Amino acid sequence: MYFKAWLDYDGELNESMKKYFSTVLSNYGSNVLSKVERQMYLHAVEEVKTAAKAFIGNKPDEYDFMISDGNLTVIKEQYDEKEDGEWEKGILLYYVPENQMDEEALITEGAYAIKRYYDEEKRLDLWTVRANSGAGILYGTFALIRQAVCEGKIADTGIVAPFHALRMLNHWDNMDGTIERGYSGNSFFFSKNQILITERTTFYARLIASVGINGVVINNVNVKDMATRLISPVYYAKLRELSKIFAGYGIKIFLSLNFAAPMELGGLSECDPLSEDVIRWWKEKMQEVYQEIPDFGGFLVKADSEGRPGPFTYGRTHAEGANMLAKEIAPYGGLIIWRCFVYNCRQDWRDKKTDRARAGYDNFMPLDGKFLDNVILQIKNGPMDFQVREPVSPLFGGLMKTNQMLEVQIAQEYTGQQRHVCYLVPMWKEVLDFHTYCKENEDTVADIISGRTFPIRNCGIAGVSNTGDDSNWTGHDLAAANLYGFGRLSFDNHLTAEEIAKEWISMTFPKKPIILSNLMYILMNSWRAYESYTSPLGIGWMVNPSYHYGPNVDGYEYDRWGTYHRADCKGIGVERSSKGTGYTLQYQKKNALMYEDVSTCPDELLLFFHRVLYTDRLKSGKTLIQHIYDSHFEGVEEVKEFIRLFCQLEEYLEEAVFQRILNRLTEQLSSAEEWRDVVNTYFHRISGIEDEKARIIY
Ligand code: GCV
Repeated sequence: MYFKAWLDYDGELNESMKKYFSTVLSNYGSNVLSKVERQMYLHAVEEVKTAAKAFIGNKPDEYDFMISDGNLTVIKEQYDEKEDGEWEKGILLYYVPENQMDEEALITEGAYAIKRYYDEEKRLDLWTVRANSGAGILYGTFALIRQAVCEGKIADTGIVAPFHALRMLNHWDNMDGTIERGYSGNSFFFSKNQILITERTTFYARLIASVGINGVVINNVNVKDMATRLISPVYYAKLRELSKIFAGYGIKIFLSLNFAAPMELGGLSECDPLSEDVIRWWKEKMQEVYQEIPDFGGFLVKADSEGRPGPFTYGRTHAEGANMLAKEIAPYGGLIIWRCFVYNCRQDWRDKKTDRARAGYDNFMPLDGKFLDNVILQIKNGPMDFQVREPVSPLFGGLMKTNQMLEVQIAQEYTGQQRHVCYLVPMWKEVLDFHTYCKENEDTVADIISGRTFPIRNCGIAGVSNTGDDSNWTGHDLAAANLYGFGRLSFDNHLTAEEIAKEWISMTFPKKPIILSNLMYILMNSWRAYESYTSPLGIGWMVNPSYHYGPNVDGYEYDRWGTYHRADCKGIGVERSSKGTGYTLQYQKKNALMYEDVSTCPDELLLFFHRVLYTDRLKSGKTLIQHIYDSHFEGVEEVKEFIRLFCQLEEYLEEAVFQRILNRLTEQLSSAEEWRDVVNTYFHRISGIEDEKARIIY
């Protein structure tokens, strides 16, 4: 059992608007369409029918049409001209053939335009979706329905083209059905080493296509055991079937790859990327994979990180490793997406010069310009690991000759594990809008990963998915806003976090002003609240090692080697300026100077960049210790406010939905109280400084 998430189409249309959904006109009969394009087109037509069912309770009439010399002819035998001033209304999905294009921009894969069409003589009044690709027709149709649901009306859009070329979800699903950092049940891709293909698979493809996703990596980047065998005859038939389902929604399937596959699968004695045997093995493997799965997108690779094999073992660079694979996959148009999450997890953290934050840049910056064109470096948003607040990775703005993708985590590993509400779109917006100063103009992260800054074609954005087989897909009902938001933002970078939240609420819940305003408050304040009661001012971590939920101030993954925060009785923070680890120097000058100096370093990142005394004052005028106390108290109060506002919605929401969300919020409150008490007590004891407000600190 699963819910339809935001595809319920529970919209209230007035009678005049409803009439548009009584007819759908399509031209997929024309022979310009390839099989897969037609499939996408058909899915778009289906979508109009589904919406019509929801809006008017009926299936729409369906007709073909022709356009020649700008004149539209509806092809239907039983077409009755409407009488006496009555107009025929409908939705027209128009695949514009190249020779009839008057808008160049429509050529961009996935671009569409929604426009009204009138014909006085024929008394036609249509809303048209125009596109030059099946994906464009599909995206335009979803957009048109979204307008109808959210606004109760449809409007011209002009040409809308996807902002990012690759808009991918990364699943960290294991073949036994578990999900690494999964908080929404088990995998719906795998169970007991088998690939699952069910009704849910198709629905998922439709769900993510509706927000513009065009690539999915189905298995965990930590490729072990049977997952290595995904590229073997055991799984090809299922993968082919899966890739066809997704292709019909404009989505390519990718796999995570085990760099040691030549050994573990092929029986070779090594996986040195320069070994002839290894190269031959991959050549044959790529050929086999594409013979079996022609629509296949390529591979995502985690190498030389957290125990995964990679080229370092053989003294080779990441470029040598990635290029070897890229060369062999290139004849088939495939991509190698190589992750930059590479660091030595066994570093001795007690050495003051050691800094995990430096690792990505130190490893990859010297390789700028050395990767083949079908390699993309996938870079986590921050230099550490998806903490509630991190600066943007300095690789963005550093790398100038390399294809790049941003990786964010939709799954809330460090942000409340989908038990806490934490709407992450505002965080991603900050990352995307960050000026790297690598150029005078068009220097933001969004500019870089969309190919606007440097002429890169293979680029985009990836999100670690937060879905599982829970009936509501994301465990916490409100966590679906993150999945929705990730897709919408990757398609349209200009949307604000507020606009996305508003859309998602309107698409998901009954249309009542109080639902909109209260949920907006909760979502828009949730990231800040989570940050307030957990780890302050960019220090990060302080969670229980390994499962990363709940407070543990000294908790460090690789515990023998110190803490991340380096707190003592005087102060806290890691000095990452040139006086410390020198991390600040990895940024372009303007940012380096800003972070280098305590007085210009933004407060929310102060402890990330500097070691600060408890008695030092922040820009707010508060001492550091007082800020820690206050923010932890305030964070808890904010969660109480969320609960108060949410309870006002009881009479308008389905009971089960209300109860599910309330249960999560209740757990969030007790967890927030625990965070507050554990963190405040720790700093109270270690600093010996009293709270100015004399509150009880346990
Ligand atoms: C998939 C963090 C997570 C790991 C994850 C890793 C990665 O360390 O805790 O579970 O592994 O990031 O992004 O590869």
